[in-house]
Amino acid sequence: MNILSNIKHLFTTNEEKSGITDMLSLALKLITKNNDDDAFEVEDDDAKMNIVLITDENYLIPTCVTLSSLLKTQPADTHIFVICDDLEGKLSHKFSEIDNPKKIEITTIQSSNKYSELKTTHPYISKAALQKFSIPELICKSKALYMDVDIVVKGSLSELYSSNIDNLYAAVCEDLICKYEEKDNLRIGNPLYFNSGVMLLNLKKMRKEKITDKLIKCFKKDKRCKYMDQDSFNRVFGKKVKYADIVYNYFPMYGKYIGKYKELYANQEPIVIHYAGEKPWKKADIALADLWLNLYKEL
Ligand SMILES: [Mn+2]
Repeated sequence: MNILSNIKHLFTTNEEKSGITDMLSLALKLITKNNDDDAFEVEDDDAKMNIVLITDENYLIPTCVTLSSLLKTQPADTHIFVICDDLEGKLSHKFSEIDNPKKIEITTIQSSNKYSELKTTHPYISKAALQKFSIPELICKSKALYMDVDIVVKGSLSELYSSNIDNLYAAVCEDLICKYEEKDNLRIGNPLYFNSGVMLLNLKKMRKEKITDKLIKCFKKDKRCKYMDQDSFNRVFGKKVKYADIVYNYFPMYGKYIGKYKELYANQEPIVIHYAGEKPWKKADIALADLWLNLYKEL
């Protein structure tokens, strides 16, 4: 408020003084509000469940399948954001053709992939995966559930979405293959190692702590980057994550390990099927491929 007292003397009458004071107070309030993330979030429609997908032209069909499964299973007050590098708008046109009985809001966000110059380290995971680093900058919400597009959702995500992650970066699921078969947890030096294909992100905390910059720095420093973005998320988030039940990021290949891994048991009802590894659009005889193929046939 120093500005106010400094310029008040420029005005002679009391009316002028009080008028300009009101005007400036209002202007200052507006400026402060725009710079304050908290005020910005309050106005935000965070009553909705925000879900974020990232795609590119090569993933158009799998994205439509993931989207279709979400439109069937999630409540009407869901808001789905699709981040894509699609300058001609072909993808957004396609998304609007998918059956959407509850009229769930879908917003496409055009974003050219600023990571396309970075190294590719994985034969299956595309560079679009690196756009995950930018979610806090692209989605102006306090919280959002990120999902890969090699996913089919079978049930409500509301319970996962309502997890309290106020003081954490995310809610995630362990990657049991990385843990038991690959021992990636030991490589990273963290007892637990999570899969970055499904992450409930605390975007507010990520923005506040400039996590996007930290993720990019970490990715550039890592010579191996075994699973593209995944190591960077594990290193940067560290232990500041909550572990959700494995049903929210269930790989079809887990079927082989039922009874062998303590986290997996026979009558488990997976909610999110994540085709990590082999893809049902490439190999129709993998476990749970039918689920994907049936949705595809309906498109
Ligand atoms: Mn995936």
